[in-house]
Amino acid sequence: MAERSSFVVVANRLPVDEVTTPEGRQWRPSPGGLVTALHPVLVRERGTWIGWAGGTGDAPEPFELEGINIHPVPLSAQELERYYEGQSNATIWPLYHDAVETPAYKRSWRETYRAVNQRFAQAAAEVAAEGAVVWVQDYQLQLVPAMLRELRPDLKIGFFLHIPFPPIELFMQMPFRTEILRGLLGADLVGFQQRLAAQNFVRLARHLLGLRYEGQMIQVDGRQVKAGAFPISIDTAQMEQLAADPAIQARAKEIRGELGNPKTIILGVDRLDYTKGIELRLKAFRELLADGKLTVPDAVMVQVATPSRERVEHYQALRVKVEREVGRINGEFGRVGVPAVHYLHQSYSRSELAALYSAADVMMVTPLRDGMNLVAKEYVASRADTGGALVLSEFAGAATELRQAFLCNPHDPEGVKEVLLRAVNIEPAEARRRMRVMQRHLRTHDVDHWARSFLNELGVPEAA
Ligand code: ADQ
Repeated sequence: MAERSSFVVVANRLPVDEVTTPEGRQWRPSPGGLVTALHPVLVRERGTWIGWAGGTGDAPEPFELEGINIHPVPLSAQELERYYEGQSNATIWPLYHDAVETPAYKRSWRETYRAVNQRFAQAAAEVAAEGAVVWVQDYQLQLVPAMLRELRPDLKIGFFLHIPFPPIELFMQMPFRTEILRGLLGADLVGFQQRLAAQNFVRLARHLLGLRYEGQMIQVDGRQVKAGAFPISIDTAQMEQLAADPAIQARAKEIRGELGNPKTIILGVDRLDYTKGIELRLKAFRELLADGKLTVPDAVMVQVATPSRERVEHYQALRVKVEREVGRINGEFGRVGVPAVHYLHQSYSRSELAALYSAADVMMVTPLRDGMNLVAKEYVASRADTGGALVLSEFAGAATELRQAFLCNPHDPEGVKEVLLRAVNIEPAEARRRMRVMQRHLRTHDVDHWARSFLNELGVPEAA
């Protein structure tokens, strides 16, 4: 058996992708904020990352990649459908995002969610050394903390939820609500993006289980469970550096040229998800064109929408709606060779995204609800001293920190239009001033700060 680890991360996905090279199939690290932040701790502690490798059927054998032990957990095709697409993404995801789409509830999904969570907990119990720290990530694995505590009471267990945690009235819809709550309470520290989410959680513990709490410390079965807010962030220095790269700047210029050198480029970058408010943003743009407040080709919009969860029904419906709206806008306001909206249903490289951020005068981040939203932070970090304006929904976690953005209520179309126009017409000096304040904040509150704060609170000494 492989050496056991004193630091273990448990997440739905492993931070690796399988790629085909001339030498055959190989694993390559997949870039992401989480792995960037945790890499130093993982290497120092000879840590292990437990997760699904993608693909169904047998999992690959554990292996080491760039100093991290990778421990794949298998999922069958049916488990993928029930645990991941069903319970995680058609029940929990919409419910935790204010039920902006109706959550679907199915018994078979819950049973599979339970079985898969047990498998992840078992894997963690096997690889964790005596007294190890185990950090469980996100909504797909909410039962793991309690299951793991049952198997290994010696461990120190942390849990972080990347998405919002709903108020009691909404959470109460969940058929196995007590089990989920008990699952989370198996951790020593439960982290959220927002203070309000942590409050929802402690209140729920009292409401559902009659547990006492003081501040954010809950008393459970003679133990103490702490809830807290740890707003996640980006690798700010890396984003700044990337955006400042002359090749990226040249590409940004080229993009502006390809778009016909308009006065204003309005950009949206999201996973194609109904929580992100893509339709309402398109609609605001269309109405401003119809009102004559904006005109093509002076203003163009670029919407990059990464394909996401394509087998889940809500997502298929959303794609149709977004593409119909794009077609409508271009039909009414475009000309041959001059579309009003450039819509790209594609995944982009980090450098192409950085070039797009650099090229955009106005960035629209308008989710109906979002745990944090890293795109907003990436845009700010990539602007250097060139200004640019961020239109940001009050319902994104990022709005708590990025107060100099143009904040809007995505449920109020007139409000969104008004704020978008103000952002388009901002004085350059004022734009730079606002950006600088937000950039300063992100330099001290980066993803490394996030991971350290959480691990410190969990009592991991080296994290300080
Ligand atoms: P997501 O819902 O995926 O994350 P977000 O925080 O915006 O949302 O992160 C998206 C990431 O994907 C960003 O780093 C962005 O650059 C990248 N991305 C988006 N579109 C892309 C494209 N077309 N090509 C390539 N990359 C693209 C969840 C929660 C969020 C929370 C994060 C982290 O829903 O609220 O901020 O986790 O905790």
